[in-house]
Amino acid sequence: MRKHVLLLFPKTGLDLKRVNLQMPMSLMCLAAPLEELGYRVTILDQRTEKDFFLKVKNLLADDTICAGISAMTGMQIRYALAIAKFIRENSRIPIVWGGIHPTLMAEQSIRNNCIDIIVRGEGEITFAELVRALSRGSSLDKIPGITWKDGAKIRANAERNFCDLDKLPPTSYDLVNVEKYVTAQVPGKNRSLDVYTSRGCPHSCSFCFNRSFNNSSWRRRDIDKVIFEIEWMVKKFHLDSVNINDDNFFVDIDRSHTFCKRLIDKKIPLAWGCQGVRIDSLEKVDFDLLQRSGCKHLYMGIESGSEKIIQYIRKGITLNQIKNIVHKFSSSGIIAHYNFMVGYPIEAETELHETIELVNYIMRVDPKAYFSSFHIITPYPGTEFYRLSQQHGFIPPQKLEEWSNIRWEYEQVPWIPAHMRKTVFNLTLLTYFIDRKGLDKTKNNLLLRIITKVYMAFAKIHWKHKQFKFCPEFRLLNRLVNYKMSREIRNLASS
Ligand code: B12
Ligand code: SF4
Repeated sequence: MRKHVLLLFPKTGLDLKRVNLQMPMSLMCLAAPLEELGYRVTILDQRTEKDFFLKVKNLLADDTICAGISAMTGMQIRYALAIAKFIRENSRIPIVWGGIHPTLMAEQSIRNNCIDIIVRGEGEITFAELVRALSRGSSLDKIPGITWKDGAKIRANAERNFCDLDKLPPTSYDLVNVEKYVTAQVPGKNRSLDVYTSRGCPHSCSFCFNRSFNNSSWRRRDIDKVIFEIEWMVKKFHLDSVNINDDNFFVDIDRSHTFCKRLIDKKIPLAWGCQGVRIDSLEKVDFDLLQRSGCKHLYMGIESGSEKIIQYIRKGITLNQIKNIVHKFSSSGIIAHYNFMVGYPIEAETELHETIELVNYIMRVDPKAYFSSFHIITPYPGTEFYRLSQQHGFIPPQKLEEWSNIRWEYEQVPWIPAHMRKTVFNLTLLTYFIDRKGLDKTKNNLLLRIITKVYMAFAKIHWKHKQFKFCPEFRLLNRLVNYKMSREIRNLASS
């Protein structure tokens, strides 16, 4: 029997089937080189698996070399720790963590008893080398990109260079039940899955992990290889759409145009949307070509309607650029989806209202636009804002487990003045309901759809009258979400 590697994707908090469940792409990418080397790999996703812990236990067989766990900053760490503890109690295999949080907080995270080795950064090559070394019992000394426990000593090996994305084997779709992740991500479509065409981003916005995680570099995949993968996915999983999950898809405009031309030339019957888009790159983009290639939906980070704040976070765009692009979208059939954040340390009522006014402006010029629910700016590790926020009262967690308590949308953020707190927190919930995104996402869930419709009516009234301080229905919703989360946490503690 081939030797086995167990890969685990923990829950992230509120994981709603057919709403926000996306494939555990990190683990599917990691598995590919291992499968190529001849290892047997299992991926278990706690968000979708029933009897998850029982299955983990059954998979801790004698031939299992190690267990790998993925973690983002926040609630996912809590679940990841519970899984790691369970493995520790039931087996002696090494426990390896990887992903954004352990990479950016490697020194702090490795001190946890339930972690033996951390793979920093992109995992494909490093993890394959690590698994080979563990299975042969050879030294970990020379494997770049890991932080590990050498007896009582903690060792941080040298950095690993970024991978050549075109040399990586095809993503292991066969290891997950893809059907569980097919969702209505692209407006007007029902069957969508994620794909990535590049990694990283050359920009350095102060709140983003990219500068430290990707060293502000951008690495592309060959467009023909991407198109080949998409064609294969469309046929194999009967998709009508794909969602590009890149950090920044339009870094090289010619390449993006080539992507569109290939879709048109190959007559692939497909709609597509894209997560990582900068307003300034769109100035040079041929919208007509995008539309003809099936582009339906682009997510853009605007972050604030205040020029002062846009400069503060080093976003590198202007209000004029934003307004020009809004007009471009209004005369095209592509749906723009704008992301905003609130709760900046330098944000007073004036700046907050500039953001609300910008949303109103967009709604007037391009009524089909979508908006993300406003997020509170968060000091994620490895960002410039992580340092800045400490000047405004943020005390960084001292232990890995403390990072899991962070739920920014609902917590008391130290720098938001008392008189603005209610407004800011209500806005984070209320803005989920100011457009049709909730209806798209709940297409396949009748109960959630009804709740969404009711809340859309409330949100419309509050928004129209700029009444954000007193929103009892949203407080109730907040309570429900908190109740669901605390029940999850209790279940976790007793499992
Ligand atoms: C899809 C996605 C989600 C999905 C699914 C999560 C997932 N990771 O699959 C969902 C919807 C659940 C989600 C939720 C959230 N997300 Co999100 N999400 C993404 C997105 C767009 C793509 C992730 C992805 O698939 N990347 C491609 C894979 C191949 O890369 P990767 O995950 O980094 O994995 C590689 C390495 O990290 C490493 N690795 C990863 N895991 C492991 C495990 C082992 C064992 C090893 C060895 C290596 C390893 O190897 C992998 C291959 O090279 C990223 C942005 C991005 N482009 O990465 C944001 C991103 C990860 N999300 C982010 C955030 C902030 C959130 C939310 C907090 C948003 C919110 N406010 O609600 C929540 C998080 C909830 C929580 N913390 O518990 C931040 C994370 C910042 C941080 N410090 O953790 C990112 C980076 C976006 C950003 N630019 O800020 N997200
Ligand atoms: S926020 Fe977007 S543009 Fe800014 S660094 Fe991150 S990925 Fe790049």
